[in-house]
This record gives sequence, C-alpha cells and structure tokens, in this order.
Amino acid sequence: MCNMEVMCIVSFGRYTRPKFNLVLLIILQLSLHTVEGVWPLPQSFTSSTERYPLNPKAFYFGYGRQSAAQQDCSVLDAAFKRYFSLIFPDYTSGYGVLRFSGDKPFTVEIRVDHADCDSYPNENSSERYNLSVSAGQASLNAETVWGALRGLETFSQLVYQDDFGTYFVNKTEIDDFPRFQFRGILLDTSRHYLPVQAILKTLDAMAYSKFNVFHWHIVDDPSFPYQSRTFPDLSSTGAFHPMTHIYTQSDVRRVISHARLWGIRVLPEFDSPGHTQSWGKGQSDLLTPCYRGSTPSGTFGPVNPVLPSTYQFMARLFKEVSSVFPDSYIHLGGDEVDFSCWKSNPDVRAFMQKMGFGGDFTKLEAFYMEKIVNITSALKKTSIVWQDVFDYHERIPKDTVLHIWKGTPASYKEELSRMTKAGMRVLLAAPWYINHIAYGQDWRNYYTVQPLNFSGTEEQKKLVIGGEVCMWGEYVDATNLTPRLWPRASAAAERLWSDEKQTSSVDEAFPRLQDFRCKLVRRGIRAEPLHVGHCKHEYQ
Ligand code: CP6
Repeated sequence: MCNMEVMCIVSFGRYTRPKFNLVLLIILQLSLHTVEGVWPLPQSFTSSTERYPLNPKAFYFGYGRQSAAQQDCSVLDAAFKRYFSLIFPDYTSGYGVLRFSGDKPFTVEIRVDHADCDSYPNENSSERYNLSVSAGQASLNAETVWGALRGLETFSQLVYQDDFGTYFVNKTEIDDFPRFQFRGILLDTSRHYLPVQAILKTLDAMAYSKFNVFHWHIVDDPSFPYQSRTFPDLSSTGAFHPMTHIYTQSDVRRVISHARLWGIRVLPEFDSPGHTQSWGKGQSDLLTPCYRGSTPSGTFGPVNPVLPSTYQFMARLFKEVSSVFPDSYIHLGGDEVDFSCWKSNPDVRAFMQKMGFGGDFTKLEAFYMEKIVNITSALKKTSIVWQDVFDYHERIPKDTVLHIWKGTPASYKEELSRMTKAGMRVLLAAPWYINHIAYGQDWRNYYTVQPLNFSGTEEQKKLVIGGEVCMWGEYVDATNLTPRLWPRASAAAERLWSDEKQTSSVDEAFPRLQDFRCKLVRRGIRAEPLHVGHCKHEYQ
C-alpha cells in the first residue's frame, strides 16, 4: 500500500498501483524524494515521509567496527570523496546561500564482509547491499566493496533539497541486488577517437545507472588507436594520428583504474578476422590479399587464416592484451566476415581444399575462430564472441559467451532459445542499439525489452548473463556521445538491474526517468531531455 501517512511498502511484485491520477501525482511528487527517485529501482524497499535534514558540515562516511574493510581502503575512501560532492553539489562548488537546519551529525556507516579493496570487480562479484536510513544515521551493509559502491549510489540519489536549499533524506529501508550479472556499455573508439576524458566521464555516468562493464571496442577497420607494447607499428601506422589519436599504455591504465574505483570491469575487444583493415598497415602479411582474376588487386580482406605467422602474431598480441587488461573476459569479435576476398585468393582456396572445407567459407572462419579461442583459453581467459561464430559453427568451447547483436525482437528470441538450448551462455545486445536514433521517445523500446521472454527452461534462462547497450561510433564522437547515451541507456540499465514485475509499466517509469535525467544534468552530464519539461537545476 502507498499513501501519504502510511509507510510505502513495495517488495517483490506486490506493488499496488494508485487508482486516481491525482493521487498518483501527489505520490510521485512525494515519492521522487524517496526511493522511487532511485534509478534503477531497487529490488525491495520501504520508505516513509519521515525525513531528516543533512548538514554537509556535520555529515560523515565511516567504516563500521565490524567491517572487514577499514580506513585506507582505496575503493571506499575514493568513493566517500566522490559521493560527498555528488550529494552536496552546491556546498562543494562554493556558491549558493545554504541554510542548514540543525547541526546534528549524520553518519553513513559502511560495513563489508570482504576487504576486497585492492582487487578488480569480476563476473562473480556480489553487488548486493542493504541500506537503512534512520535518524542521524544510515547503515550500509554489503558483501563486497562493489556492493557498497552500489549502495552509496543509491544513498546519493535519496538525498534532495527543498526550495530553500536544505538537504534532506527520508527514512528508508532497501535490500537490493542486480537481476543480471553483466550490464554493459560498448564504446567504439575506432570509427571515431574518443579522448580519454570522454571515456572517464562515461564511466562516471555508467556508475550512476549501475552499469558494471565497459566493453571497449577499441580497434576496427578505420583506426587502430591501441598502442601495443609488442607491436607499436599497429598504432603508429593504423591510428588516425600516431601521437594524438592513440591510447598509450598509461591511458589504458587510467581507464582501468578509474573503472575499478566505480566497480566497473573493462572488457577489451580485438575483433578479428573481419573489421581489421587498420591492422594491415602496421603488420605486413596479416591480411588476406584479394585477387582480381589471377593477380592481386592491391586490396586486402580479413585476416589471412592460412598462414602460421597469423597465429604467431595473434598469440603474442593476446598475450599482451591479457596482461594489460585484468578482466578474465576477452572479446574476440568474429562478426561480419566478408568471404569475397577469401574466395578470390588462390592460396586460401588451396587451403580449403586441403582441409576438406569444400566451398564452405563458414568452415574456414570457424577454423580461424577456434584457433583464436584456444589462444585465449591458454591465457586463462574466457572468450566472448559475436553470435556469427555460433551461427556458423555450433562446436565452440562451452565456456565461451555468445553475444547476440542481430535481428528483430522475434528473431533474437529465437536465437536466445537456440543458443541456450545448446548450453551456451549469452549476452543480449540486439535490442539496445543506442547509436540508432529516432524522433520521439525511443527509450520506451529499450525499457520494454523482456530478456527472458523466450521459449526455454529455467536452466536455459539462467544462461542469459545480461545485456549490453552498444554505441557504435560511425556517427558519434566526443561532441555527441553523452546526449546520445543518456538517459536512453539508463532505460536499459533499469531493465538489467531491477525486478521485471515492479518495472513493467513504462508510463510509471517516465516521470522517474525524467527526474533521474535531471539528476544526471545536476551532476554535469549532458543528458538529453525525454520530452517537454524543465529541471530545477538546468545544465550550465
Ligand atoms: N561494427 C562491428 C559494427 C557492427 C558490428 N561489428 C554493427 C553493424 C550493424 C548493426 C549493429 C552493429 N558497426 N565491428 C556487429 C557486431 Cl545494426
């Protein structure tokens, strides 16, 4: 039940909708100051109209006595600093006349079970937390520091200001955990170079929506900005500019360490054998020479799968990549291979003959991908591949994750069924192409996706590890990245974090997402508007 006097209790699918629009309006105005102002919506919560003023001069984060992590825990110490500024924006920026009602101290006490302060988040990291806000104190309990980060984000979204600028937080009780373990955003830094600052800012905004994986589609046909230690020519000849449009080893370390402090994994993708035109400039004999009749045409196709030197190169490259990027996953691509160049090349055709592949070039791609997957398995990494690899070749190692990017809602559901039936883990990207834009409220399409609404057993559904919002970069650089991502990506974030039944109404989500978008704007994120309206604090 929800009304003004009684506590508003919402838990697992037992959410009673108000009957009248007027009541809805009053409740929304009230509730956006409470837990319904938290995006993505927590799994289970209780909140009340009882509220406590916060004075930034008497506001403290602290470690509980029983917490495994204590002072000097890098992740949490850094988070306390960041969240203090996010919670009290005009206190830290130094402008605005503030009235603080009372000087009673308020403490947010954090307690975690594991002191995993110096580790990296991984696929098994618990992000569960429990947050209890009462007079003078909030207690935040979590299994891991990553869960504590999610709880701090939630707490920061619960704080609001009245018309006089006083900060408040309402009495609240929250038990929260993600629906899916993998909630990613893909950025493409090959079609356009994204400055490191733009990536870091995106990581900040990802944490505000509780995204936890940055899929870095770092290289592709147009440019190779990754500066490799082993093969420096790849970027010195393959980047748009060898000095200004590259990611040095120190840039990459900055991205990984910034991501870690927000509890975000960095998943690198080195897509091959297709999408590799830029690789060819710095590594001779890597790409397949295309033929016109019996002579080379001077153009090149996908990676040459018939030469042993190709696999020696890949083994060295992936050895480097697996030491630079700490995550246990590597994305190997494998999508959209154009067979016409392979078909034209007499050496490739001879190899096909020798291997007994006949005229079936999907067998050749499968042969190539199997070799690459074996290289990364030997490096103790889990491979992710685009779905094409499964479409061509069902025999791939069982721990490989398949990334679904093709199709209409009807067809990707079919794929989900087929792939999970084969016992493969899958990651869903197809419904969330955030780079595609349309007039109007297309976020509604992202919001109403039902990732588990396909025919299959409970066991099959457990194989869906999560989803990903892809920002392909053909028409995107640092000028338009942020408004194109936010708040539309946040719609997918709620689908991937929250309970499906509690978030089944897109109309109820609308005012909440508008409110969250204003929070993003207040935090300096140029998130675009969803529709007509205003924010109390407009972008400046
Ligand atoms: N780039 C790469 C892309 C796409 C893929 N791989 C892509 C193409 C069309 C759509 C979505 C994605 N731009 N390297 C496919 C995974 Cl609709």
